[in-house]
Amino acid sequence: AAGASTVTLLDYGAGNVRSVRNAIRCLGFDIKDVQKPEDILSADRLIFPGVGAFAAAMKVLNQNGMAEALRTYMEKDRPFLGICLGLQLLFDSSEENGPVKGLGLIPGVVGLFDSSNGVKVPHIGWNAVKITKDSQILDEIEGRHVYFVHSYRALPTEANREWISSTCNYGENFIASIRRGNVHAVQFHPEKSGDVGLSILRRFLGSSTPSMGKVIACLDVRTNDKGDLVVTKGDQYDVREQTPENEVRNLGKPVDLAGQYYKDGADEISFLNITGFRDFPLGDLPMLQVLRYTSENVFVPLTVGGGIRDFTDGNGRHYSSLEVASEYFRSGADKVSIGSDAVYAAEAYLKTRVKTGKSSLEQISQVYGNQAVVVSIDPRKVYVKNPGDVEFKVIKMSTPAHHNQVNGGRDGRPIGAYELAKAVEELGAGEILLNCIDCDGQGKGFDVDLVKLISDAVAIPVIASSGAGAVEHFSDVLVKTNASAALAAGIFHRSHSVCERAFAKRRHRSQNMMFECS
Ligand code: 1PR
Repeated sequence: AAGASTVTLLDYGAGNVRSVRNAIRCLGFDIKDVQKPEDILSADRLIFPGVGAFAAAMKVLNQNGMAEALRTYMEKDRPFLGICLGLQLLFDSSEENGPVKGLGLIPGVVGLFDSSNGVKVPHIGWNAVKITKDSQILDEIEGRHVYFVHSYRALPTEANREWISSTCNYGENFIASIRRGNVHAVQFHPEKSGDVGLSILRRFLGSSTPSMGKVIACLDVRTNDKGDLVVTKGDQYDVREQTPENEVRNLGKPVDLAGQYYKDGADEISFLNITGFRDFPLGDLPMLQVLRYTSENVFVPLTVGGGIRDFTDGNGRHYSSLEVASEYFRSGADKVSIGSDAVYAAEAYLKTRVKTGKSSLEQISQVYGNQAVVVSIDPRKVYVKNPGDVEFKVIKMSTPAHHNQVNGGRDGRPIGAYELAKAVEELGAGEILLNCIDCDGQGKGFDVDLVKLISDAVAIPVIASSGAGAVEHFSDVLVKTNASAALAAGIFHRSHSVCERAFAKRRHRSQNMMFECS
């Protein structure tokens, strides 16, 4: 079967469907062409941009068994979008070169526009449609104009009333769109109807609007060799400059930068303390101060990670991870992000399948609620020859690989990213921050295969992280996967104008529809 980011296209070869193809690609989807009836039956979502004449189209569909497959597909209420003739073919019959029998799904006869009403035929032009019921894909277009080009039309009748989702007037009222369950069809051309049309296609494609996903600015923070807490950024997790001094890369002050990203429009801010107080979290007063100061002026959710685990200080006093988390919450954090400790908990859980309730993850989640607990996963690709060679979930990429967890970004652990994600979800994680060591700091885009694997596997929100290098990378990962948010670091540190563009998409998402496709 085609993947979740693939659209199956029924192009029976009667005309130009290039614009439909371009629109689908522009929205970030791949196209799989129907070659045989089975391709229809196995489609995740099917678009049928009918072009040409009714009789000729039905002849082709009947000859190669496609008509039967189409009927079965729609009877099973599978996602379908017919365009223009793709709507008309769903009716009982058409008068075009006929009468000719159609697919017979919707009662009614498709007939020629009545020019005695004083209208020119064919109907070519932009018209507003009147929504008559919840159409799912046409919401918000009432009163907006869409592009029509056709001589034949189906008329609303008592028999087909339940199918009609919108009508249009051109000398007479005709059916502009139908919907029943997941079966949609439109008489107009969404692929030629500007941003209104693209938003219709996007809704059908089930892609939550890319900019609906949150964009999160991440600040990796650590103490440098002089003892200052600075924002740094690694290259595949290596944060030291490639200079003889080999210093920790210093990109600025955490509170200032967080404030800046908030002003620019970031949906959330994450601080990851990547080494600073790993061995003595509550001793790191500067980090707690950073949270206190930041939360005075930043009014979006703040997440803090790094070093959340039980520990015993130099005087032998034991601190539970819950105390560490509580201190973070008191200082202004809304969520804590757990790395290594969640890996140990998941490993133990996978061995015994017993939830002890004692891990940091479980305890914090029980006290503060799972919405306050993020688990940070740091996978690194491991290439395998045969999927059977390893006990972990393997995905086929351009080159095959499975993703192994690297603990807190440091030591490799014998657990796959997929297995880890499933386990921490069961243990009470409310969100997964999915990094990718191979992509970190590379600016070549998110690891879409990895993000898809994990975001399809769990029911909790997944934050895609690592690799953003252009504004388009955000919409790319959000359209092609089930990720709820995209997080980045380097791209924001490098260019202020990028921040404005990336975050502005959130603020003006409808106006940015065309921009995203350019
Ligand atoms: O194990 O609970 O103490 O948590 C340690 C935390 O520190 C984990 O969340 C782990 O991801 C993080 N971490 C550890 N070492 C590093 C490092 O960089 N050397 N940084 C590190 C993680 C990775 C991302 C980064 C994205 C986006 N940072 O969060 O911000 O990859 O980067 P990009 O947009 O520039 O590509 P524990």
